[in-house]
Amino acid sequence: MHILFFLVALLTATVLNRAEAITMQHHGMSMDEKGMIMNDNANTLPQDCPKIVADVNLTIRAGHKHAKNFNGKMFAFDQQQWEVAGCTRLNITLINDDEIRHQLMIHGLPGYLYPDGMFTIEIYGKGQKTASIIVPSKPKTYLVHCEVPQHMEKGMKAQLKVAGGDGDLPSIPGLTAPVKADEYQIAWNNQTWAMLIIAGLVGPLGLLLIRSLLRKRKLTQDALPLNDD
Ligand SMILES: [Cu+2]
Repeated sequence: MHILFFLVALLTATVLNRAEAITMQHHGMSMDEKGMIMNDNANTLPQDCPKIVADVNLTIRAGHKHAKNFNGKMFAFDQQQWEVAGCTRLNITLINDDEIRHQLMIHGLPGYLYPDGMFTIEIYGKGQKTASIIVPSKPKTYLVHCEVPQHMEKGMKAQLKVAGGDGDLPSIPGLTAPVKADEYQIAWNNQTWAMLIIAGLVGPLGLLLIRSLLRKRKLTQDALPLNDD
């Protein structure tokens, strides 16, 4: 009786698992313990492409060390811009150089091929994954970024120009001007000067005060009679 129950449970689980696998397939998503790929497309042509004009292999690295040349940034891709011809098949290998999760998301792709217009490679830690997209023929600039909270703001933003693109996106590290620049400069106004002068005076005065207090304490101690015997 128990065995029968077990077999029924196992069968149900298998069927459900299979249903889930089919659903995932349907949403163009594949997952394992290392990461996730969404809307991988190596074969279906966009409606405006009679054929694939070129195969381009792109290796993109992501991580903290790639942000070192950008002031105030924390994470970045090793490149901030890629340019390809229309109807290119892009075989993208994303390498994550960090121990934390990073993504490479491309937005604005045709929704009939890429649900929500989106292609994603996500890697949970150090490692790499490869997937493909076939881009449409029209000139367009696609946003490439990492959607982990705050990662785009901290530098993980880039652009993919297809057929020359249709302009530049803002706030791409080292490439385009930010919408809202970070303030790092000191405003040399009267207030700043006054603060600097006060700090310059208070510092040495404080040291003198501490020194004189210590000296006074030592004198008091020396003046105490010795009670050794
Ligand atoms: Cu990231």
